[in-house]
Amino acid sequence: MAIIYPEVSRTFSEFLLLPNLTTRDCTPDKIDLTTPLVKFSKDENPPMKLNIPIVSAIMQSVSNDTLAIALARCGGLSFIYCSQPIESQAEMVRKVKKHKSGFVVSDSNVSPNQTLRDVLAIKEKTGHSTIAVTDDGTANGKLLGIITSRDYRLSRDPLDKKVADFMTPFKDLVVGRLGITLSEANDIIWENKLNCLPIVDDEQRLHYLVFRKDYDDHKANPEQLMDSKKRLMVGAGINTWDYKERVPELVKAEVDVLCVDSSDGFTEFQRDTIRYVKENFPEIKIGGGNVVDKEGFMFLVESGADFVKVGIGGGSICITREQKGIGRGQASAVIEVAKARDEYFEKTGIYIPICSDGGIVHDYHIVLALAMGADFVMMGRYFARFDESPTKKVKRGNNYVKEYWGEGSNRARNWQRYDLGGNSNLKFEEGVDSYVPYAGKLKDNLEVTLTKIRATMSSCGARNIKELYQKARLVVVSSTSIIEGGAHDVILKESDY
Ligand code: CPR
Repeated sequence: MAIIYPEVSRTFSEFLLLPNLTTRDCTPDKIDLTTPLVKFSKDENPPMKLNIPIVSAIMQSVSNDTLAIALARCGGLSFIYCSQPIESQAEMVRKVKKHKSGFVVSDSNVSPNQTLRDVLAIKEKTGHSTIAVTDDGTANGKLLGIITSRDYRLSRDPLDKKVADFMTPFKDLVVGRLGITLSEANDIIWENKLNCLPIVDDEQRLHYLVFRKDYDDHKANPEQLMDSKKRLMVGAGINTWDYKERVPELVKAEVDVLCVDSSDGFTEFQRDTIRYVKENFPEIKIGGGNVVDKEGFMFLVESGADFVKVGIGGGSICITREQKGIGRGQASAVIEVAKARDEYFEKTGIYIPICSDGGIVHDYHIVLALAMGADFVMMGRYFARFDESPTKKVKRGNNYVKEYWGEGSNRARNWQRYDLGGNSNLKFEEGVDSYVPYAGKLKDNLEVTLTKIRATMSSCGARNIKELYQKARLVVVSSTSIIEGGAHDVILKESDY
């Protein structure tokens, strides 16, 4: 007979934290958010840590190289999506590893034959007002000029005016030579009162732009997540069918850590994938998932996983539970797996970090996930809202939104359908294609989130995540107390009534 568990499957919104004594040494500015990323034994330091307990989801609509750079600069980590050809995924990894803080590869480029209309369209799309003019309109073409908003007047210039007729031409630009340091670039910027310094090689090919504001930005990012060679760190997702071709290319691109991307990780396919990586690339760390209970966790640990991802069906775009009837409330899943992790540590002295993946709606959910035992959280919807995510920004009514679609939606799986020559076994979708409200820059939003996390931890009297595990007191809330928790029985000034 089937086993029927008596416990109710619960999710984050059903819990709140009770405050503990906040001591003077536990104010938000003193809270340490570092956390282990991969397995370690009790007498060693974790070989890889995150500076903030946040990673971005292995999704086409979330984790590309641009988002990975922005997140690593804030102390977190992205896993570049694997639902794309191997070479393009490896190229994204390479771009993050080659990223030099302050040296930006231009994403807003035109050729001299394009028009003011094209310039405005690019500006609208990227949000950047410095446009590079290159012979072939690419980021690495021969630099012919630069356009900023000082080069045209919308009230007077016709939209079909040619770029060549209003750009600031190369001969009038101050440029830096490829190879100069950020500090040298900055001296040039200050001496010449520039906003932007293009960096070119001996053939006048454009490589980077250095912006005055980025230098300050660099100083303002003390938590950047770096490898031992002072390069930003990046992860990559892999699947359970082309890993023998994909992993070697990602390793060549110098990826820092891998994670198998699957909605259900309790499978022999996943075990074989992890074992392959461990046998062929013993120095590479790899996470597995997703699981929702002790059995699934132990299976992945015994398969060799360096961390385990928890959660089935909690993602905002996810319809796995509706489609397959498989899943578990995210809170219940994290609580059980964290307990299994602690028992395993007690028994073996080996600590396997766990990641709570999906279903984070409010910032305080992150602290709940941590309090329940997660070492870090993975988020998709949260990051899809930002400028740096790979998706289109669209105007709907008076507001901007960004596209966000699930990895198990037809849209995400299409690449593979083409790749396999139309031989797809797609019969039903596990996710939807949607919009999320546009929210601006990753850094600005993440700063607010981290401030809130620190404030909540301060109220819990926890100076770090380990203390949060020991001290947090959680209560289950009733549906009426959830109503009490929002603004109620007042007429909000900004609402129509
Ligand atoms: P949110 O942060 O948007 O709630 O959840 C993101 C997580 O949702 C991803 O990290 C992944 O585990 C999961 N996910 C992504 N696409 C999915 C589809 Cl199509 N179906 C089920 N889960 C999905």
